[in-house]
Amino acid sequence: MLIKQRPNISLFGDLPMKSLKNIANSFCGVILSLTVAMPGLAQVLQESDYYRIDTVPIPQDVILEVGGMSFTPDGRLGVATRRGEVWLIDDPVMAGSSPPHFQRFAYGLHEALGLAWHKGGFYTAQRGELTRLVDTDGDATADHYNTVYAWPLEGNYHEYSYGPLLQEDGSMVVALNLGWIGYGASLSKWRGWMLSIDEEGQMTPIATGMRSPAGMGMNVEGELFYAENQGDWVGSGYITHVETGDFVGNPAGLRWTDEPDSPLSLKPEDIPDTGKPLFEIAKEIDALKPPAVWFPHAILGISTSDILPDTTGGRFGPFEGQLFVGDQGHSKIARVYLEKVQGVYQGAAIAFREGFASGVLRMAWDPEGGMMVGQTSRGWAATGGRPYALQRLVWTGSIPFEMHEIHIMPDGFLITLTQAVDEASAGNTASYSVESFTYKYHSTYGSEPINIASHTVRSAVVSEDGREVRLVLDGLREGYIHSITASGLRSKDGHPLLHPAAFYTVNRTPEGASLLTDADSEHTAQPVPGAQPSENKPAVALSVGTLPNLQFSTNEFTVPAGSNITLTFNNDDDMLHNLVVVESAAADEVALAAMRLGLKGHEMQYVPDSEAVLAHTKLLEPGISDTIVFSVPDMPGEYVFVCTFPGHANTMRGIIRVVDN
Ligand SMILES: [Cu+2]
Repeated sequence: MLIKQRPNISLFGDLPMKSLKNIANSFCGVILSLTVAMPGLAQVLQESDYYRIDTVPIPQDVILEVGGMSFTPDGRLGVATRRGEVWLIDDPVMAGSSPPHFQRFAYGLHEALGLAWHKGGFYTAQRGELTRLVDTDGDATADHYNTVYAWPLEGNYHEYSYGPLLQEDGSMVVALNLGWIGYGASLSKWRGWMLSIDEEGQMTPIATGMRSPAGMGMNVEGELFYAENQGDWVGSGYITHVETGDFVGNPAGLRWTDEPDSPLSLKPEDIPDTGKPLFEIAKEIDALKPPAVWFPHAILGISTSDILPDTTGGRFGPFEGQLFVGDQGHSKIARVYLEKVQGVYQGAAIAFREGFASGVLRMAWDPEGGMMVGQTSRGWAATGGRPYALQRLVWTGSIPFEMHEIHIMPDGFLITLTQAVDEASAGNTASYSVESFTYKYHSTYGSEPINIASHTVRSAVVSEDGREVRLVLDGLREGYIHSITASGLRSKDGHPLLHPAAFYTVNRTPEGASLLTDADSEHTAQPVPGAQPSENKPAVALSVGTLPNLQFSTNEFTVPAGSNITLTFNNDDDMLHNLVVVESAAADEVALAAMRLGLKGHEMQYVPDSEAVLAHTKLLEPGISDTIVFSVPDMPGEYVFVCTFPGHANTMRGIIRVVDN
């Protein structure tokens, strides 16, 4: 029996979809208020119109607390359960007229939290070992349970073991949870580690720093990622690209780095417990690998689980090559667009589909290009309310209006869309808001978002085909999560984004030319056609840092008269600084006025209200950068850039020389 979700019930009764769209068009721009007044229309824009959840019926006597899932080559779904069984399910996609058939393949395992089919058998991680299960006589029941590799257990309830994730060379990766004794602790060898085990049972430790590594996956380039859960040393959930020798955050596993096989030598006491952002500490500790993509806690879920790349060749919709990441506690799935910048992975996480019956722990592609979603909640409460479930997520064939990819640019982001945009809304900077924030890296459990800053959207440039928008921002912050909310953006036929917010983790900002706009332009300024600098003025990108003893890293810039300047100031010092561009004769006067601001100084970024100030950055904390955009006059002359933080102006100053072209 196939239990499907109820079809959408519309207040418009049997009105054909086309008529609904016409109604939507006639109210273009006020869709949101329309949906409040007429709930029937709101259903046109729901996730379920694009991705349908079908429920696989489970026999009453099967307790399918899903721990792992893997298809066999003949299209049967293997499901390992937390109860220690492995079930083989015939026709899980429910193509036939009778309900899927369940056959118990194995039993008596210790909390199996992963499953992989390889060379004629299943591999599963039990708490204490990687096990191979083989059916030798073809009766769909395992006859041999072989230990491939066993690791010690202390017995703590929190010593979950996940995997295996099959690698191209046939080796298998498992990840071992820390125990929990009021804090994460590695009570037995290799807890908090990721291990690689080959078919002969040869084990190689790969990396440590794992706290609760509930999911692993490869991206389409074949690189390994794991999903982490908020806790001690983990401010919020994330996925991290894992390579041999990495330390990914929680220091407990570092107690085993004296072992002869350890690929790193860092010790737990090497990790400062300061509450500074992880990205900052990583600058001092080579092995510490920051997350590729953060999942803001309680916004994109509360407990990241499995990682599944879209390898369906388009059968699952328009997100080929992207990653899906499950969330156990919120019973939902997010989508991740990854890119590599200067050799480092980063990218954006966006909500994708919620409303599953229980906590989403495992995902697997079925032979038809649907996604099997394995779920469990026992002991790990989840929305959805069911203790366990197996559901199938299917693309309906309609393309949702979504941010498709988000690429970082030297001065902001390039957003591609799944549908062409309405140009007026897309070119209006007021359609967007951007904030950045990060989390504390410390032994305390979790973190509130810290160092929250908002970024002015200077310009929104729409491509000719309406499928790309380039946002030019007032600076990006390396190491920070940038929330990009496009609430005002509309598709050509008037729909808002299905999910208006994306969260882009910036690990690296690319070099390159900035797309410039007039600093004084109004928010309603026209987009710059063809992505060229405005008014054919020369574009100049400048960057300056700090040196010890109160100095800028550069004392002089020469720029052509009349040019548009994008100046990035990186405060790589250990104290507060700003950068203020002033008419050269007024530099001392402005610095003095800044000093006299007294208690109001910090709030005013130590920038006095003066006509001599041409442009200025924010007052920057250590490790923060800011980018400002301004024009210089058509006449040759000189400007001074100066830090107006009290006491810095005498040494922290330089010249911007404006010369004839
Ligand atoms: Cu300064």
